[in-house]
Amino acid sequence: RVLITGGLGQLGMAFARNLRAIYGSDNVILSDIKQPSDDVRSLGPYIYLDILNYALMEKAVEECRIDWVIHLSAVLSALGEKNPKLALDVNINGFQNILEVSKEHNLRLLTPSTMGVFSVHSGKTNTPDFAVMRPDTIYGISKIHMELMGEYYNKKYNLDFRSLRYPGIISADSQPGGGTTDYAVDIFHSAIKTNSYSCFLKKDTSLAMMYLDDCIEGTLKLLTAPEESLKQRVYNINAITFSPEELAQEIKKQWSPDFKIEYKPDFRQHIADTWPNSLDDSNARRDWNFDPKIRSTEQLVSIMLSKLNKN
Ligand code: VAH
Repeated sequence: RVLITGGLGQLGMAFARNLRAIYGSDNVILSDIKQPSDDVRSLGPYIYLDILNYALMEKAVEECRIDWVIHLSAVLSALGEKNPKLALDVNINGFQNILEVSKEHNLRLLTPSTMGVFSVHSGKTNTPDFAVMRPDTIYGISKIHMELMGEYYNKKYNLDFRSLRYPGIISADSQPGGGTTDYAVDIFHSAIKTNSYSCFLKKDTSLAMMYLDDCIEGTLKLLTAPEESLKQRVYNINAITFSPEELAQEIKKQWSPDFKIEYKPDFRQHIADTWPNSLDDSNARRDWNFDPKIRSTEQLVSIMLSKLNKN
């Protein structure tokens, strides 16, 4: 069975939906530290799980007969800079618990990483898997720690640890929380509601981005890839590159020519300035056939507007 931690965040429900379609509802356990809505409960098993409580986590792994863990619980970049202690606790201590319980119970552990592990020293364009990484955000530092500890447990204890570095993930049916790339989701809701948006990044801040379905499909490809196909434990994945201005132009074209955007950069600008605008994902394509469908801002805007306009 599969356990998803941080299941009520931006990605968890989509993972649960896709995995339940493959393995059956009862074999995918969603967990988080919040009480779910009734319809979340109606879709399949949900448990309260605080990853900072090792005993509780071990009990859940045993009682639910978990074989695989998709560990999504994390404090993202912007929230992490506002609350470094919380980010350290969740992203480092919480992950250490997950790592230990996975080792003790011989679980397959997939923990997404982020392009936030890169920095101004890594190169902005087509950044390779093994670039120099010296991030200056607590999020990037804690995610490198996650990657290195996962690789260490894989070498030392033969733990089946797998990770992939997400660009900014754009989803229609779920809200991100506490990220720097969240503007690219907020802008759609704002365009539909008020035909305007106040952007917290500068107009030319070009970043690597990906549509949710490609993120989910790619992650499940890595999760289910045969061990012998993996030449490394952590992979970049990549899909689209755009700036707020380019995204706004496309929204004007496809939504409304008089869509208004203003730019009011805040503390998140510095975070975004240290991140790449595209990642080299040739190893992910080579080893487990990563192949995103949404490759342009035009396709992204079209699918997002069609999904949001229905709600
Ligand atoms: C964030 N959405 O903005 C996350 C992600 C690459 C960005 O890690 O922090």
